[in-house]
Amino acid sequence: MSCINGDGIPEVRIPNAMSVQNRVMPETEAGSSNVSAPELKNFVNGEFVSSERLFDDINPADGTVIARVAEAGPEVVDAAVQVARRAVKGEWASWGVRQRAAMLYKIAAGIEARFDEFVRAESADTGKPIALAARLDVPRGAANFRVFADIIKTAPLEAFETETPDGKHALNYALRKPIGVVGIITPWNLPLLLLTWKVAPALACGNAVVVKPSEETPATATLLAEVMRDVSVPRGVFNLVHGFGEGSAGEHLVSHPGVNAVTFTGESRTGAAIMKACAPGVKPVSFELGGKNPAIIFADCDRDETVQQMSDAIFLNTGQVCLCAERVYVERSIYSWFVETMKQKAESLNVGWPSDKATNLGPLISATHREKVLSYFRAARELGATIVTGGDVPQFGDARDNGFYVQPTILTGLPESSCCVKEEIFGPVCHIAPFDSEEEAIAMANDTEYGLAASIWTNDLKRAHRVARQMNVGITWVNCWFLRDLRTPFGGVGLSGIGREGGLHSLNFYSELNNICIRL
Ligand code: NAD
Ligand code: 6OD
Repeated sequence: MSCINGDGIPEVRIPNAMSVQNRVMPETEAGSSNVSAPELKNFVNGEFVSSERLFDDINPADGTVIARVAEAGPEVVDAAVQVARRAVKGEWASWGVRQRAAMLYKIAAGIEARFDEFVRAESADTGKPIALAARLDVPRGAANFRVFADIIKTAPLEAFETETPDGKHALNYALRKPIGVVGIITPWNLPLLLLTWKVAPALACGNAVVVKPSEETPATATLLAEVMRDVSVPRGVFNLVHGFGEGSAGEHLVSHPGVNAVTFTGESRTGAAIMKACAPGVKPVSFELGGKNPAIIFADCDRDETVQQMSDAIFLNTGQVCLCAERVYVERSIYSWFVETMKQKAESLNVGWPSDKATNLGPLISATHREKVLSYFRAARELGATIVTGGDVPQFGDARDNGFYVQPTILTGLPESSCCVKEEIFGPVCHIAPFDSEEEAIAMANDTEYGLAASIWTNDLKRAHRVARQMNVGITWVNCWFLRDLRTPFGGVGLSGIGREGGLHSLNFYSELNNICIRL
């Protein structure tokens, strides 16, 4: 059984799929919407602007409406792009690197000054535990601005002395110029982290941006717009448009002729659609897409440490991290021990209210996404998998039953060709399979159209190097997972993306390098 469609990009067909629950509707037809919920507005030219059409922002923990969001139509997106075009040529263009870096430090401080508000908003929008938002998302949101402020101040540029055919010399040196207006489209799993990961280097390089966060998680982008206003980022440099993808703000933005480059994080299928929209303008794109990441666990690993970290690698953020390990390969001599220990670990996880400090796992993002994850659980059963643990929806007997929870789930016994092993599920679930040799483990790990991240667990240093270099991915972790140094190249191969961001790689995407050649 395969859920792979003809173009090779996974598409899950969801039986009886619900239409997107918080799909836009005219305000007067809001139905079950909570009309007293606060409105999240677009931010254009330094001002918050509403729109005729509002859609609901849903709390995934209990299905309630937490805000109403102004959907940007083509005219709002056009206004945002036009003011951004003016901004890149205005006062902002005269700012030097030190002045821009100073502004990025202020933005970081502005996020930290409202830390608790950001944490609460991120947790309410995504359903992630408040402790996780406080440990990961919001600190990284601030760090992204600080790190790129540091990097832009010291970024090297190339210079060559060139010998000319007549025995004289020329000096070649490169200059970094802004690329112009950057369209930034981001997903819902790590909303602030992933948005700022792109906004910070784009501003560091002197661009203006129009950002479109996921329709599922508009809150922290809106708070970020307030920070931009409060620290006096020049008008038009940071603009925010809310809405959906196809036929909405996302599509309007990426296909707008005034946008000079598009950076996108999200699903591989969406990347393909955005690439098409960018083709007529030959716009540069940077894509961070899906993954079906392998973990290879050798018998000589540090067992307790491996289980501890693999629990995060599989279940962190309810498995909704593009880097999560959904395919786990374990050397046969420790396979039974590993499956049993991971089962106990999964069953010890506290699935609960995001606001409860003891909660390890919150809900999935939406009813639609839960239906997708459950469709894989059903497929696994039909294919004869062993459901080692989980595989269902937990029952709480309270308002969480209106939320979008699933149990942490471990599968075994599926063929490598099955859709559960081939396609990105993006939930708290993995498939564990045994291997007998290093070669077999490498072959299984690389047997995928994705290529984002891999992890290897061993105490044999030579093996770690040998296996790591054979992984067909953008990032390989050895004895760790999601350990980040923001200066390193980050991205994927195959269906996992185009290009690299991080450190100088980001600067190179968000700027035009001009070479100047002077005959001496
Ligand atoms: P998605 O592709 O459905 O949506 C991402 C964003 O794209 C949203 O803002 C959406 O509105 C917008 N969009 C959708 N269609 C569009 C179109 N035609 N034109 C313009 N914009 C459009 O992804 P998602 O469901 O929000 O996020 C989950 C996916 O993101 C997973 O596949 C995950 O692996 C991937 N992801 C990858 C990385 C990475 O760094 N590689 C990081 C996080 C998430
Ligand atoms: O850490 C990062 O910079 C990054 N882009 C993480 C992506 C996580 C995916 O969900």
